[in-house]
Amino acid sequence: MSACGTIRSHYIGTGNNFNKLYATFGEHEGHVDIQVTSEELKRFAEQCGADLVRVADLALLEGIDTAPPDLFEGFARAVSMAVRLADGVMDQIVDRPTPLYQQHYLKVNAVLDDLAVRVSQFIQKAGGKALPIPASQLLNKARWTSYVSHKAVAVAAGLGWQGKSLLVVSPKHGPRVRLVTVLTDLPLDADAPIKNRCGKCSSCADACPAQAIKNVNTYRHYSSREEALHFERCVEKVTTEFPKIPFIDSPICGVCIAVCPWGKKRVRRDSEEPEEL
Ligand code: B12
Ligand code: SF4
Ligand code: SF4
Repeated sequence: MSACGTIRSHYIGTGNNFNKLYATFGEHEGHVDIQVTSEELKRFAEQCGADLVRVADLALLEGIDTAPPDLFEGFARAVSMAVRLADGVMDQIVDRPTPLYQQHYLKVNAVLDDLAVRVSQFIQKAGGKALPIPASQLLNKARWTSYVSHKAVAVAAGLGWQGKSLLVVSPKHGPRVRLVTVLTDLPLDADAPIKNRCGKCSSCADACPAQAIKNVNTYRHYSSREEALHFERCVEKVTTEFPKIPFIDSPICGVCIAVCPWGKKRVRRDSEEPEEL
């Protein structure tokens, strides 16, 4: 059995880190010295089902919109995690969402939320504070926004770069990943952002059924999503047109995910190390 769900017994059972972890928490006048490392936390998250895990320095996201505005107060780091979508599901998407993708989308969101809870438990057992952000909860229906953008956190953590589709593209799985975030005050080593590698590719813009992607490349992030996307065209497709398809009842599409060459197996660069900025 994996460490996940049996956090403490696994670490004791394998002679691994939880014993060491507890041993290194020196209590001095109510203050807890925490020595859990980024590597230990990443290993735990992977055992719980994360396909990618990186740590963001929240100082890189100063000025970003959050709800509430002081969401980051008391937190210096964010754990950015991704669960990979199944190629068998994504390869069936041509110009619209499929009922199979609808179910997969819901299930992967549930896995992500579960993962965030387990990582929060790990952080709290290590004496830290954790704030798991739901995978896909819409807070402001007029502005189409949530607590914080998982994509912005993932880009700061170097989990991927923000592609022309506005999706986070990871070197290993392309945009065929869904994301979740856990804020923490643990003093974890942060990872660095990676280089944008969209280059001259325009596959997502060419395939978009709403002709919403403007084919604009950026270095780090967009000052506004309208810079890169005819936002209303995408919203109209995913909220009005596609839900008329039988069994589609979430605002999904999947075309810009499916066509990206970084997510397709034959061109996936598994061996290539992401270059830091
Ligand atoms: C609302 C929402 C939507 C809305 C609006 C989408 C949008 N572009 O904002 C609709 C319904 C249209 C939608 C569509 C889709 N979505 Co959606 N969506 C969300 C949700 C729930 C909230 C997004 C949000 O708050 N956006 C607010 C905008 C303003 O944020 P942003 O564009 O990411 O970043 C801005 C700021 O953060 C800022 N910024 C970024 N970095 C920095 C750094 C600094 C220093 C500063 C100052 C600012 C800054 O600049 C950006 C522009 O203003 C997220 C989950 C989440 N909590 O993140 C999923 C999410 C973004 N969606 C996702 C996906 C996959 C999709 C779809 C493909 C649908 C599907 N599942 O098939 C399409 C793709 C559309 C597209 N090309 O963008 C995934 C993306 C995964 C990935 N690999 O990138 C997410 C992360 C869900 C998840 N848990 O994985 N989505
Ligand atoms: S989700 Fe669909 S409609 Fe929206 S940008 Fe991607 S391909 Fe276009
Ligand atoms: S399809 Fe091409 S342009 Fe679009 S995000 Fe992927 S690599 Fe970038």
